[in-house]
Amino acid sequence: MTATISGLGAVLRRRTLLTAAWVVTLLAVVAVFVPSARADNPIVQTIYTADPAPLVYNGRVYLYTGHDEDNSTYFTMKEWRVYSTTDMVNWTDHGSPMSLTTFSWASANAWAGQVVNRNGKFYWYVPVTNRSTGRMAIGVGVSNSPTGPFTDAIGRPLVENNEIDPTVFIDDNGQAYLYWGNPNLWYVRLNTDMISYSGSVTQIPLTTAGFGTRTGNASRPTLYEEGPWVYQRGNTYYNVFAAKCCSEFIGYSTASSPTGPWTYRGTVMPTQGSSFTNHPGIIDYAGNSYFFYHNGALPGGGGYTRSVAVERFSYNADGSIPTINMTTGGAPQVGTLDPYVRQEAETIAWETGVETEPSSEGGMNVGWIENGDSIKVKGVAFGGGATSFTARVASATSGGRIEVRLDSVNGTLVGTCTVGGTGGWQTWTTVTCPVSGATGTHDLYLKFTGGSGNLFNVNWWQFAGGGSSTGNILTNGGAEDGTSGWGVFGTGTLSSNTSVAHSGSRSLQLSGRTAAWNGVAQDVTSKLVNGKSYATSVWVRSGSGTPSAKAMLAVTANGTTSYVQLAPATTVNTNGWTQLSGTATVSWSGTLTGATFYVETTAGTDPLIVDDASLQ
Ligand code: FUB
Repeated sequence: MTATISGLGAVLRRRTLLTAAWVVTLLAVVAVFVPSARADNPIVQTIYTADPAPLVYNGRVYLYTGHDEDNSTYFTMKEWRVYSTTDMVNWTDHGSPMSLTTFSWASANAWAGQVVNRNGKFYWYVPVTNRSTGRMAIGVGVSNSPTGPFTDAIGRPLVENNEIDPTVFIDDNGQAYLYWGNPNLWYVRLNTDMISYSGSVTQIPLTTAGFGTRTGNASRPTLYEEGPWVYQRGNTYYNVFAAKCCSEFIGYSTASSPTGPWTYRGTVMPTQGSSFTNHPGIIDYAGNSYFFYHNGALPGGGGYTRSVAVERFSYNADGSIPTINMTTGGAPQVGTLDPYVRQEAETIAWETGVETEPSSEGGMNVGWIENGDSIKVKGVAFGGGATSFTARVASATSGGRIEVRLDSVNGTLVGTCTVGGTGGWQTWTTVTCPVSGATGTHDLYLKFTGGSGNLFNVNWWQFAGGGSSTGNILTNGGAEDGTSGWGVFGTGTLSSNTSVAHSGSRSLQLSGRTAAWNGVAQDVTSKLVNGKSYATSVWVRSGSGTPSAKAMLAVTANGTTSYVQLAPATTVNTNGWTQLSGTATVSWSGTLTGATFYVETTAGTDPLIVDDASLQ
């Protein structure tokens, strides 16, 4: 059991930093972070996390992090952690699928790494100390799943020169590059097996033109410090890195080739926060760009007790990265969370007092629950109304209560489930209690109450609802039954696409569109409920170009047709899936005579490919 990060009373300590790599003595003045009940940054509150490395895979964002031990006075890191989300605010804890013990030759320092997906496998490149040489080396873990478990892919370091912080980038032509370094910057060409390389390890010249000018440190004349994150956007290669230790800020350089020459472009995230390091990770997901970083913003946080966080951003028109500031609000939610499917208790936007641990039923569970602790799950779409709440629970004591509340920890109480003793912390049972008053979309708070000490554990939860509020009303939303249930809004030829699928093996393709409003459509007249809030999710790509797609509902009542935008217009492209999602209330006056769900574009007639559509 790790110690709980126990809130505002956490001790703020004076720290002396002893590392040779970060040669600085800081009498750290730690900013006091007051967790707001509605804050969503930092992403993880159950432990201290550092060095975020995001990966988008199969419509989900996976976030790989390091783990700063409680009360650390150095980078004494022993394991890595994995979290994932589909909505950028509610993150599921997948525990620790890789640690120092994964690498029999490693002795310490589970520092900053990155995971890439290739060959149907996931490769996790990490810096660790090689026991036999005492130097930092780059190891590589491998798994068939993004959440592990990971094993040592080669049983020895991939490269070793006493430098750290690997990032891996795969170019359009399939050539993969491994970059790493502090105090220098290196790259090597990886073979397609991702666990060997060809050619020699090459040092990237750290010129001031390439990496900016640092003053006051004769041995390090450029801003480059560590933590490179290399990726491509259009014809431009980006290298975003931690600059100018200590305190670090995030800067970036660009190049027209993955091997440079690099040109310094300026600051991404200025020095802020109470961690003297920072560490970047950048992705595009569901039509937006996201910047991950770390700070010391949790209670007790600082340079060795860091926390990962995320901000949404947009590139400037010329491709430059804007200045991004740390916020406690974090990124906006993508869509909503469905309470009528089973949700892991460790899917959390914000928590107070609880921790997570591996569950005997698989995955993780929430534990160390005490009176007054709570979990917030953001943007939960109850629709027409929930009628009951079910939770999977275990208790070695006499249990307690789960109060189901809306919008704040002491907000509207819509149900209370009593949990009794089950005879063990991993002896699971299911409890159900009635719910009333949970309609529309709200932040859900599970508030735990009872006597003293640990009350119970929670593995998962799920609401049930009155008929009209639950379930996908679209027929064959996954398109696995060909075009069954689907039609064309306007003009076009609808077919079942067996070449690309967001999930399963088929999607829907509409070619021959003659107007932007022509779309993949389904009649929902008999299923629509007047005044109901509908959550929409549909995955889209284009057959050509980069059109902006949107999900719509055409509602005809009393001879008049009105158009409801179900999901905002989002740019889609040919080489990946983009999710359109949103929530909209649908209402009409008089008699409903027609209702059509459809996906269209804002302009142009590019073919549209659609999969995994839901309206609920
Ligand atoms: O977390 C240990 C080290 O701190 C990382 O390797 C560096 O990037 C810095 O964040």
